Amino acid sequence: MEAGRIRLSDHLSQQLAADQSIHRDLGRLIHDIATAVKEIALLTSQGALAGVLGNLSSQNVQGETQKKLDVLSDEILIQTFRSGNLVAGIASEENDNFVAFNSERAAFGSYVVLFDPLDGSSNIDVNVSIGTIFSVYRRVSPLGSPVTLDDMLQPGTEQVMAGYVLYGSSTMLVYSSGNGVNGFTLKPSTGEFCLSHANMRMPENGRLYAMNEGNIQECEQGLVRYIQYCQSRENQTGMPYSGRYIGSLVADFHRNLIKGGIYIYPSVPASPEGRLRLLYECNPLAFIAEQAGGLATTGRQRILDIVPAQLHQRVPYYVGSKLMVEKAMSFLG
Ligand code: AFP
Repeated sequence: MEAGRIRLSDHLSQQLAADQSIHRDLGRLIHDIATAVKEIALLTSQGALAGVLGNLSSQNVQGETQKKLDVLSDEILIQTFRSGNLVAGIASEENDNFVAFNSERAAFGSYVVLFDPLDGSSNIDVNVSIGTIFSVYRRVSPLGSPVTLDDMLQPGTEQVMAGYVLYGSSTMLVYSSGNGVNGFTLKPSTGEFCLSHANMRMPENGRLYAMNEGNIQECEQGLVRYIQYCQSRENQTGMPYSGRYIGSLVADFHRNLIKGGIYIYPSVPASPEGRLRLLYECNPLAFIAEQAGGLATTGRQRILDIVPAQLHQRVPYYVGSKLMVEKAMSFLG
């Protein structure tokens, strides 16, 4: 069918009818997420006119200055999940601790959602693509009780749904509930997400690499040699790869998902565990990558297998086309 004819709601009904294993509530949840991110997309598109650019005086738990739009997006998502009664609690990059919703109905919610409300904050004020990343788990604590830290600290293999929204030249919602990856573009004329990228597959190989190369002299030697390999004619293309780094993980990831490529945020002396957060950034995108045929590792270990020890844990991250990630890992030893 022609791209754009199938609305997210139609797609969800079709998926639920075709696959009885998908729980109906997940359909409602992605619908709630779609509603919330439309509000964030609107604020993002209005930029300075909505008065949402710039910093707040506050910092998040990681000591990073918070942007107004970061905090607003966080509030919009929390409010959506709190009122939807499907989610019993959340954890987000912007909050020190997880939030257990305390209404009686919420305590019977089956899910927890972990998210980065606005990834790529440094790009907010300069009109460059940013995104929202989310991850959904079935809670492990008993229904009817408040959620606990154990609900949040599940390995990525336990995700039942994950995805991201890219606020770029168009707004796109890309998600998977474990049965492939589909992408929807927001149609400004109707305000509806319409299927534009059905059954997305990440090319097995590519010629794009994304890394903050300002850090290269401080990286381990294996990575330095891999980047030299990318820049040489020794790779499968016989030409240097192209370096592309937006500095918003979600945008770099999306480009690589479509065109093929690798994104790397390694361990560096300033951030020995890497910069990216396992629960809010790495796990959801690893889930999407694997569902689309790609790979996500720390350089040595599969991301989805990591059992988290803390909410704001960071890990080194190598994600993208399968053969490129495998090649990078072969240099690390
Ligand atoms: P925020 O979500 O705090 O904006 O972090 C952005 C990010 O995690 C990721 O989106 C970027 O790729 C990366 O950090 C940029 O880090 P550098 O500025 O160190 O390259």
